[in-house]
Amino acid sequence: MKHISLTRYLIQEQHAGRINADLRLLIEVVARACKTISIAIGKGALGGVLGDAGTGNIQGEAQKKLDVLSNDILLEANAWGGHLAGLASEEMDHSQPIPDAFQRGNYLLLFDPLDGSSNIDVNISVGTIFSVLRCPDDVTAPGDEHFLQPGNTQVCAGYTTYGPSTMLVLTVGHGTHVFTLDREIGSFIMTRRDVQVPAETKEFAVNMSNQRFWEAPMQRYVGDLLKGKEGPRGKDFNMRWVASMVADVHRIITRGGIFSYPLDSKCRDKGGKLRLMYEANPMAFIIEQAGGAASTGRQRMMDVQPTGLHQRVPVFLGSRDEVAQAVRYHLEDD
Ligand code: AHM
Ligand code: MG
Repeated sequence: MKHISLTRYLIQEQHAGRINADLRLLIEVVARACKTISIAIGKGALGGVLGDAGTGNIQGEAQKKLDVLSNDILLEANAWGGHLAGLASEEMDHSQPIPDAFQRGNYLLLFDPLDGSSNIDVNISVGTIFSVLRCPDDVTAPGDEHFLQPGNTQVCAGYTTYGPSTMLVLTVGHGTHVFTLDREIGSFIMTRRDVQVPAETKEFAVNMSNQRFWEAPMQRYVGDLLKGKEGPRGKDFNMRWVASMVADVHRIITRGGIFSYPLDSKCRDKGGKLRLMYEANPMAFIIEQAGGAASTGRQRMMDVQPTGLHQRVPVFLGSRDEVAQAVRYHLEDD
């Protein structure tokens, strides 16, 4: 493939009338912040960035030093960017409007600055997930309520995976594309255009240690997967679980599969484990743009009307036909 940098791709999208200059520059700012996070992660123990920060976030989770650092990097880069009206993050209790003193734009940015952070200290892939919404026209200082738009209104979503190589996977609603960071020249270069997730799969990703806590339809669905060739699904399934959503989704983007974090009796009161606004929705947009599907098990993910910034949902996403199977088990039960 001829070398197409992220910058060139975005300019081409602007010329084609698919994004405007503000969204292009906003994506560039996020990508630059992700490069900075990638450098900090790459230094590992030498950079003094491993371990706990000694603080907690609104979700009651202990923060890692890299959670806090990545959040600060994204905040700092974007507050000054001039393309946003407000930001919200997994690590912040509430959204933040862009202060009056800064130049303000028309977009809202949500992010999980460092997803899979339990993996940081063991040198396994982690990532950043982000979602871009439009700020309602009449709003100058957006509050949390202005972020509560369904996923189908997203104008852009992406994730960066910090693994053996750093990759950015992006959609602006016209296909899903993969860029790899060329560390020598410091640019993201397109390495896959228009990714297509295979419709069928023989691979599933779930935290099996939660099996006894799942609802009945999930028990039955995975039970049938495990019966293999002799069972109702008629094929042997393989299982993979990285415990970094970004890495698990990236495997699915690369070779298909189904990722699920279902409801279980431990997370039932909260509505699920993963967060709708900055984990499930951006991943759903990316996966749908690659021909896959994303659901709560009972409803298309991007049609869920959000009720809270940190709302949690059950998640099933990946190969279209396999997600349809998981949904079928849930709907049959209702
Ligand atoms: P985080 O955003 O606090 O890192 O939590 C989300 C992570 C996902 O990346 C991953 O799929 C899941 O939590 C792992 O859960 P478990 O610890 O049950 O394996
Ligand atoms: Mg996360």
